[in-house]
Amino acid sequence: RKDIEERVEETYIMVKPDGVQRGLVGEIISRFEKKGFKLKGLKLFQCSKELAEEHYKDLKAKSFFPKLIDYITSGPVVSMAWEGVGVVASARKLIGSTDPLQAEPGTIRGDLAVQTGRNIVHGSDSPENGQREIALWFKEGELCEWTPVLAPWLR
Ligand code: 3AN
Repeated sequence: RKDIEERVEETYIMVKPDGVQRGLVGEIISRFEKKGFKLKGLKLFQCSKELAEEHYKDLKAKSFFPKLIDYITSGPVVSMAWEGVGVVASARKLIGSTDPLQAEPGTIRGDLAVQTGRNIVHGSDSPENGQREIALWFKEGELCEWTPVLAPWLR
């Protein structure tokens, strides 16, 4: 078992336009906060078509790609960088399956969504993509390094 420090990762979490429009931003942020992960970056952001295409470049060949780009650029998203031990896989568990009807109750999609094309939240699928996506969505100076003073034991 690796030392805890070595297992600290970062992930890119995004409340998609439907999540913003449905007023679910606070609810979604709250789930990651309560779990004990550390927020390093947060902004409301209207993304360009170019950025959306770069973010989802691995899905370019899919039939739903044009609709996916329209969806993600249809209104502001909330971009977040979260840090923690095992945060990439854990965040995906908190989010639930891509198809919200398959997502377990208790997960964000399982509790709050119905359609794959409106599944309210994104989470990076690997630590490498976490790094790639944070670098893509945030500029230098938009991320904060900080130590939780009151509860260092949360780590
Ligand atoms: P996840 O977001 O759970 O990692 P991916 O990476 O397979 O899932 O898909 C990225 C996004 O593409 C999904 N969040 C969803 O918005 C959209 N998507 C995936 N599969 C479909 C589909 N069959 N029809 C429409 N949209 C889809």
